[in-house]
Amino acid sequence: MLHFSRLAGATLLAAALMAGTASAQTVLRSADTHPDGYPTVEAVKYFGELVKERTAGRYAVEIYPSAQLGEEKDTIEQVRAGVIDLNRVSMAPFNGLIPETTVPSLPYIFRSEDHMRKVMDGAVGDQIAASFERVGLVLLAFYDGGARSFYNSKKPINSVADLAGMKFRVIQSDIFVDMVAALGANATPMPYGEVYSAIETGVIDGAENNFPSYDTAKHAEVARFYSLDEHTMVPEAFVMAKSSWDKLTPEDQAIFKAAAKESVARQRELWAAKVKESRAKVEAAGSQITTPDKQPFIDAMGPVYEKHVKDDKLKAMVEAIKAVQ
Ligand code: GTR
Repeated sequence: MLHFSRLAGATLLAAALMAGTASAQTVLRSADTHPDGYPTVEAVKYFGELVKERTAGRYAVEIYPSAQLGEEKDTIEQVRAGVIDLNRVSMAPFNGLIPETTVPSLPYIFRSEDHMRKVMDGAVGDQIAASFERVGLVLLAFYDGGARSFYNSKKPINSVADLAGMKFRVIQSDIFVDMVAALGANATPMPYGEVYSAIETGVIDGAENNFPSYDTAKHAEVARFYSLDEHTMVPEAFVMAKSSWDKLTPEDQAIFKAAAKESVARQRELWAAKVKESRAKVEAAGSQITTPDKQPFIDAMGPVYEKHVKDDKLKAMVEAIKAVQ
Protein backbone atom coordinates (compact mmCIF):
# COMPACT_ATOMS: atom_id res chain seq x y z
CA MET A 1 0.00 0.00 0.00
CA LEU A 2 2.76 2.34 1.01
CA HIS A 3 4.63 1.32 -2.09
CA PHE A 4 1.60 2.00 -4.25
CA SER A 5 0.93 5.48 -2.87
CA ARG A 6 4.56 6.43 -3.32
CA LEU A 7 4.36 5.38 -6.89
CA ALA A 8 1.09 7.24 -7.39
CA GLY A 9 2.60 10.31 -5.76
CA ALA A 10 5.62 10.17 -8.04
CA THR A 11 3.39 9.78 -11.08
CA LEU A 12 1.30 12.74 -10.01
CA LEU A 13 4.40 14.80 -9.41
CA ALA A 14 5.79 13.90 -12.85
CA ALA A 15 2.49 14.80 -14.49
CA ALA A 16 2.40 18.11 -12.67
CA LEU A 17 5.96 18.85 -13.73
CA MET A 18 5.17 18.03 -17.34
CA ALA A 19 2.06 20.19 -17.26
CA GLY A 20 4.14 22.94 -15.72
CA THR A 21 6.71 22.69 -18.49
CA ALA A 22 4.07 22.64 -21.18
CA SER A 23 2.22 25.65 -19.88
CA ALA A 24 5.44 27.57 -19.42
CA GLN A 25 6.47 27.19 -23.03
CA THR A 26 6.36 30.28 -25.21
CA VAL A 27 5.87 29.43 -28.87
CA LEU A 28 7.37 32.01 -31.21
CA ARG A 29 5.82 32.26 -34.67
CA SER A 30 8.17 32.72 -37.61
CA ALA A 31 7.29 33.59 -41.22
CA ASP A 32 9.04 32.65 -44.45
CA THR A 33 7.92 33.08 -48.04
CA HIS A 34 9.76 29.90 -49.06
CA PRO A 35 8.47 26.34 -48.83
CA ASP A 36 9.48 23.77 -46.26
CA GLY A 37 12.91 22.36 -47.06
CA TYR A 38 14.29 25.64 -48.48
CA PRO A 39 17.65 26.54 -46.85
CA THR A 40 16.27 29.57 -45.00
CA VAL A 41 13.36 27.55 -43.58
CA GLU A 42 15.71 24.76 -42.52
CA ALA A 43 18.09 27.24 -40.89
CA VAL A 44 15.31 28.79 -38.81
CA LYS A 45 14.16 25.28 -37.88
CA TYR A 46 17.67 24.53 -36.66
CA PHE A 47 17.69 27.82 -34.72
CA GLY A 48 14.41 26.75 -33.11
CA GLU A 49 15.79 23.35 -32.12
CA LEU A 50 18.83 24.93 -30.48
CA VAL A 51 16.71 27.48 -28.65
CA LYS A 52 14.31 24.82 -27.40
CA GLU A 53 17.13 22.60 -26.20
CA ARG A 54 19.10 25.37 -24.51
CA THR A 55 16.10 26.93 -22.77
CA ALA A 56 14.96 23.49 -21.59
CA GLY A 57 11.77 23.87 -23.63
CA ARG A 58 10.76 27.27 -22.31
CA TYR A 59 10.87 28.57 -25.90
CA ALA A 60 9.95 26.90 -29.16
CA VAL A 61 9.74 28.19 -32.71
CA GLU A 62 6.85 27.43 -35.04
CA ILE A 63 7.56 28.17 -38.70
CA TYR A 64 4.89 29.20 -41.18
CA PRO A 65 6.52 28.59 -44.57
CA SER A 66 5.19 29.26 -48.10
CA ALA A 67 3.99 32.78 -47.27
CA GLN A 68 1.21 31.40 -45.04
CA LEU A 69 1.34 34.59 -42.98
CA GLY A 70 1.37 36.86 -46.04
CA GLU A 71 3.76 38.32 -48.57
CA GLU A 72 7.06 39.77 -47.36
CA LYS A 73 5.99 43.42 -47.08
CA ASP A 74 3.03 42.37 -44.92
CA THR A 75 5.05 40.09 -42.69
CA ILE A 76 7.57 42.90 -42.15
CA GLU A 77 4.77 45.06 -40.76
CA GLN A 78 3.47 42.14 -38.67
CA VAL A 79 6.82 41.51 -37.04
CA ARG A 80 7.37 45.23 -36.42
CA ALA A 81 4.00 45.32 -34.67
CA GLY A 82 4.86 42.19 -32.68
CA VAL A 83 1.95 40.26 -34.22
CA ILE A 84 4.52 37.64 -35.20
CA ASP A 85 7.77 37.18 -33.31
CA LEU A 86 10.20 36.17 -36.03
CA ASN A 87 10.58 36.65 -39.76
CA ARG A 88 13.01 35.48 -42.39
CA VAL A 89 12.85 37.90 -45.26
CA SER A 90 15.05 39.39 -47.98
CA MET A 91 16.80 42.63 -47.10
CA ALA A 92 15.55 44.39 -50.26
CA PRO A 93 11.96 45.03 -49.06
CA PHE A 94 13.51 46.92 -46.11
CA ASN A 95 15.23 49.42 -48.42
CA GLY A 96 12.57 52.13 -48.13
CA LEU A 97 12.39 51.70 -44.37
CA ILE A 98 16.05 51.37 -43.34
CA PRO A 99 18.55 53.33 -45.50
CA GLU A 100 21.48 51.17 -44.35
CA THR A 101 19.92 48.10 -46.01
CA THR A 102 20.19 49.76 -49.40
CA VAL A 103 23.96 49.34 -49.40
CA PRO A 104 24.12 45.52 -49.56
CA SER A 105 21.17 45.62 -52.00
CA LEU A 106 23.08 47.72 -54.55
CA PRO A 107 23.92 46.10 -57.88
CA TYR A 108 27.41 44.64 -58.11
CA ILE A 109 28.41 45.95 -54.66
CA PHE A 110 29.96 42.57 -53.83
CA ARG A 111 32.76 41.06 -55.88
CA SER A 112 31.91 37.52 -54.89
CA GLU A 113 29.94 35.45 -52.42
CA ASP A 114 33.06 35.28 -50.27
CA HIS A 115 33.31 39.09 -50.28
CA MET A 116 29.62 39.38 -49.32
CA ARG A 117 30.08 37.00 -46.38
CA LYS A 118 33.17 38.83 -45.11
CA VAL A 119 31.31 42.15 -45.25
CA MET A 120 28.17 40.86 -43.55
CA ASP A 121 30.23 39.09 -40.86
CA GLY A 122 32.27 42.25 -40.22
CA ALA A 123 31.89 45.86 -39.10
CA VAL A 124 29.57 46.95 -41.94
CA GLY A 125 27.33 43.96 -41.20
CA ASP A 126 27.21 45.03 -37.53
CA GLN A 127 26.28 48.57 -38.54
CA ILE A 128 23.46 47.30 -40.76
CA ALA A 129 22.27 44.92 -38.05
CA ALA A 130 22.09 47.75 -35.50
CA SER A 131 20.00 49.87 -37.87
CA PHE A 132 17.07 47.43 -37.60
CA GLU A 133 16.45 48.54 -34.00
CA ARG A 134 15.15 51.88 -35.24
CA VAL A 135 12.15 50.15 -36.82
CA GLY A 136 11.35 47.89 -33.88
CA LEU A 137 13.39 44.87 -34.93
CA VAL A 138 16.37 42.89 -33.72
CA LEU A 139 18.51 41.43 -36.48
CA LEU A 140 19.40 37.89 -35.43
CA ALA A 141 21.24 36.70 -38.54
CA PHE A 142 22.15 37.40 -42.13
CA TYR A 143 21.78 34.38 -44.37
CA ASP A 144 23.03 33.77 -47.92
CA GLY A 145 20.70 34.74 -50.74
CA GLY A 146 23.11 34.03 -53.57
CA ALA A 147 23.21 36.12 -56.73
CA ARG A 148 20.07 37.32 -58.49
CA SER A 149 19.88 37.21 -62.30
CA PHE A 150 17.26 37.87 -64.96
CA TYR A 151 15.13 35.15 -66.50
CA ASN A 152 12.35 35.38 -69.04
CA SER A 153 9.95 33.53 -71.30
CA LYS A 154 11.01 35.17 -74.56
CA LYS A 155 14.67 34.85 -75.52
CA PRO A 156 18.22 34.31 -74.30
CA ILE A 157 19.86 37.45 -72.87
CA ASN A 158 23.49 37.83 -73.92
CA SER A 159 23.97 41.56 -73.48
CA VAL A 160 22.44 44.70 -71.96
CA ALA A 161 20.97 45.51 -75.39
CA ASP A 162 18.97 42.27 -75.31
CA LEU A 163 17.03 43.58 -72.29
CA ALA A 164 15.73 46.66 -74.13
CA GLY A 165 12.02 47.19 -73.62
CA MET A 166 11.47 43.94 -71.73
CA LYS A 167 9.25 43.84 -68.66
CA PHE A 168 10.50 42.23 -65.44
CA ARG A 169 9.01 41.66 -62.06
CA VAL A 170 11.39 42.91 -59.38
CA ILE A 171 11.44 42.53 -55.63
CA GLN A 172 9.73 45.42 -53.83
CA SER A 173 12.55 47.96 -53.69
CA ASP A 174 13.19 51.18 -55.62
CA ILE A 175 16.80 50.21 -56.16
CA PHE A 176 15.61 47.32 -58.27
CA VAL A 177 13.21 49.49 -60.25
CA ASP A 178 16.00 51.97 -61.03
CA MET A 179 18.49 49.21 -61.82
CA VAL A 180 16.17 47.70 -64.43
CA ALA A 181 15.52 51.17 -65.90
CA ALA A 182 19.27 51.80 -66.11
CA LEU A 183 19.51 48.65 -68.21
CA GLY A 184 16.85 49.88 -70.62
CA ALA A 185 14.08 47.56 -69.44
CA ASN A 186 10.88 48.07 -67.39
CA ALA A 187 10.33 46.93 -63.82
CA THR A 188 7.13 45.98 -62.07
CA PRO A 189 7.50 45.37 -58.32
CA MET A 190 5.05 42.71 -57.14
CA PRO A 191 4.79 40.08 -54.42
CA TYR A 192 6.71 36.87 -55.00
CA GLY A 193 3.59 34.72 -54.99
CA GLU A 194 2.13 36.53 -58.02
CA VAL A 195 5.13 36.11 -60.31
CA TYR A 196 4.38 32.67 -61.76
CA SER A 197 0.98 33.58 -63.16
CA ALA A 198 2.14 37.04 -64.25
CA ILE A 199 4.77 35.38 -66.45
CA GLU A 200 2.42 32.64 -67.57
CA THR A 201 -0.24 35.12 -68.68
CA GLY A 202 2.33 37.41 -70.32
CA VAL A 203 1.72 40.39 -68.01
CA ILE A 204 5.51 40.42 -67.60
CA ASP A 205 8.29 38.81 -69.65
CA GLY A 206 10.21 37.54 -66.68
CA ALA A 207 11.67 38.20 -63.26
CA GLU A 208 15.01 38.02 -61.46
CA ASN A 209 16.19 35.72 -58.72
CA ASN A 210 18.72 33.09 -57.63
CA PHE A 211 18.59 29.46 -58.80
CA PRO A 212 16.86 28.05 -55.68
CA SER A 213 13.98 30.56 -55.94
CA TYR A 214 13.73 30.20 -59.75
CA ASP A 215 13.46 26.45 -59.17
CA THR A 216 11.27 26.11 -56.06
CA ALA A 217 8.78 28.83 -57.06
CA LYS A 218 8.56 26.95 -60.38
CA HIS A 219 9.31 30.07 -62.42
CA ALA A 220 11.59 27.90 -64.56
CA GLU A 221 8.46 26.21 -65.92
CA VAL A 222 7.24 29.45 -67.50
CA ALA A 223 10.53 31.35 -68.11
CA ARG A 224 13.21 29.08 -69.46
CA PHE A 225 15.83 31.66 -70.46
CA TYR A 226 18.09 32.36 -67.48
CA SER A 227 20.92 34.84 -67.90
CA LEU A 228 23.74 34.76 -65.34
CA ASP A 229 24.27 38.52 -65.07
CA GLU A 230 24.32 38.23 -61.24
CA HIS A 231 23.24 41.83 -60.69
CA THR A 232 22.74 41.72 -56.94
CA MET A 233 23.73 39.56 -53.99
CA VAL A 234 21.21 40.72 -51.40
CA PRO A 235 21.63 38.88 -48.10
CA GLU A 236 18.60 37.45 -46.33
CA ALA A 237 17.60 38.81 -42.93
CA PHE A 238 16.32 36.85 -39.95
CA VAL A 239 14.65 39.29 -37.58
CA MET A 240 12.81 39.27 -34.28
CA ALA A 241 10.20 41.71 -32.99
CA LYS A 242 11.90 44.04 -30.51
CA SER A 243 8.84 43.65 -28.26
CA SER A 244 9.38 39.86 -28.16
CA TRP A 245 13.12 40.26 -27.68
CA ASP A 246 12.65 42.62 -24.74
CA LYS A 247 10.65 39.94 -22.92
CA LEU A 248 13.71 37.64 -22.86
CA THR A 249 16.10 37.60 -19.95
CA PRO A 250 19.69 38.62 -20.82
CA GLU A 251 20.65 34.92 -20.48
CA ASP A 252 17.97 33.89 -22.94
CA GLN A 253 18.96 36.70 -25.31
CA ALA A 254 22.49 35.27 -25.32
CA ILE A 255 21.06 31.82 -26.10
CA PHE A 256 19.04 33.24 -29.01
CA LYS A 257 22.04 35.15 -30.39
CA ALA A 258 24.31 32.12 -30.24
CA ALA A 259 21.69 29.86 -31.81
CA ALA A 260 21.18 32.36 -34.63
CA LYS A 261 24.90 32.51 -35.24
CA GLU A 262 25.13 28.74 -35.42
CA SER A 263 22.20 28.64 -37.82
CA VAL A 264 24.17 30.83 -40.24
CA ALA A 265 26.84 28.16 -40.72
CA ARG A 266 24.10 25.59 -41.26
CA GLN A 267 22.27 27.80 -43.77
CA ARG A 268 25.42 28.50 -45.79
CA GLU A 269 26.12 24.80 -46.14
CA LEU A 270 22.55 24.04 -47.19
CA TRP A 271 22.57 27.03 -49.51
CA ALA A 272 25.66 25.97 -51.46
CA ALA A 273 24.17 22.51 -51.98
CA LYS A 274 20.77 23.92 -52.98
CA VAL A 275 22.21 26.26 -55.62
CA LYS A 276 23.91 23.30 -57.32
CA GLU A 277 20.85 21.07 -57.01
CA SER A 278 18.44 23.71 -58.35
CA ARG A 279 20.69 24.66 -61.24
CA ALA A 280 21.05 21.02 -62.30
CA LYS A 281 17.32 20.49 -61.95
CA VAL A 282 16.23 23.45 -64.09
CA GLU A 283 18.84 22.65 -66.73
CA ALA A 284 17.64 19.06 -66.92
CA ALA A 285 14.09 20.36 -67.31
CA GLY A 286 15.10 22.51 -70.29
CA SER A 287 16.21 25.89 -68.95
CA GLN A 288 18.76 27.60 -71.18
CA ILE A 289 21.48 29.42 -69.26
CA THR A 290 23.53 32.18 -70.86
CA THR A 291 26.51 33.97 -69.34
CA PRO A 292 26.72 37.56 -70.59
CA ASP A 293 29.81 39.71 -70.10
CA LYS A 294 29.08 41.47 -66.78
CA GLN A 295 31.17 44.59 -67.34
CA PRO A 296 28.58 46.47 -69.47
CA PHE A 297 25.96 45.70 -66.78
CA ILE A 298 28.28 47.07 -64.10
CA ASP A 299 29.05 50.16 -66.20
CA ALA A 300 25.34 50.96 -66.55
CA MET A 301 24.81 51.22 -62.77
CA GLY A 302 26.12 54.78 -62.27
CA PRO A 303 22.63 56.38 -62.03
CA VAL A 304 21.52 53.81 -59.42
CA TYR A 305 24.47 54.66 -57.15
CA GLU A 306 23.98 58.40 -57.72
CA LYS A 307 20.34 58.23 -56.71
CA HIS A 308 20.55 55.80 -53.80
CA VAL A 309 23.93 56.54 -52.24
CA LYS A 310 23.50 60.22 -51.42
CA ASP A 311 24.42 60.87 -47.83
CA ASP A 312 27.89 60.58 -46.35
CA LYS A 313 27.02 57.66 -44.11
CA LEU A 314 25.97 55.46 -47.03
CA LYS A 315 28.93 56.65 -49.12
CA ALA A 316 31.29 55.66 -46.32
CA MET A 317 29.62 52.24 -46.10
CA VAL A 318 30.10 51.67 -49.83
CA GLU A 319 33.78 52.60 -49.51
CA ALA A 320 34.18 50.35 -46.47
CA ILE A 321 32.69 47.43 -48.42
CA LYS A 322 35.03 48.02 -51.35
CA ALA A 323 37.97 48.00 -48.94
CA VAL A 324 37.13 44.56 -47.53
CA GLN A 325 39.49 42.06 -49.13
C1 GTR B 1 14.15 35.33 -52.78
C2 GTR B 1 14.20 35.65 -51.30
C3 GTR B 1 12.80 35.82 -50.78
C4 GTR B 1 11.99 36.78 -51.61
C5 GTR B 1 12.10 36.49 -53.08
C6 GTR B 1 11.46 37.57 -53.94
O1 GTR B 1 15.46 35.23 -53.29
O2 GTR B 1 14.82 34.61 -50.61
O3 GTR B 1 12.87 36.18 -49.43
O4 GTR B 1 12.40 38.09 -51.33
O5 GTR B 1 13.46 36.35 -53.47
O6 GTR B 1 12.01 37.88 -54.98
O7 GTR B 1 10.40 38.07 -53.57
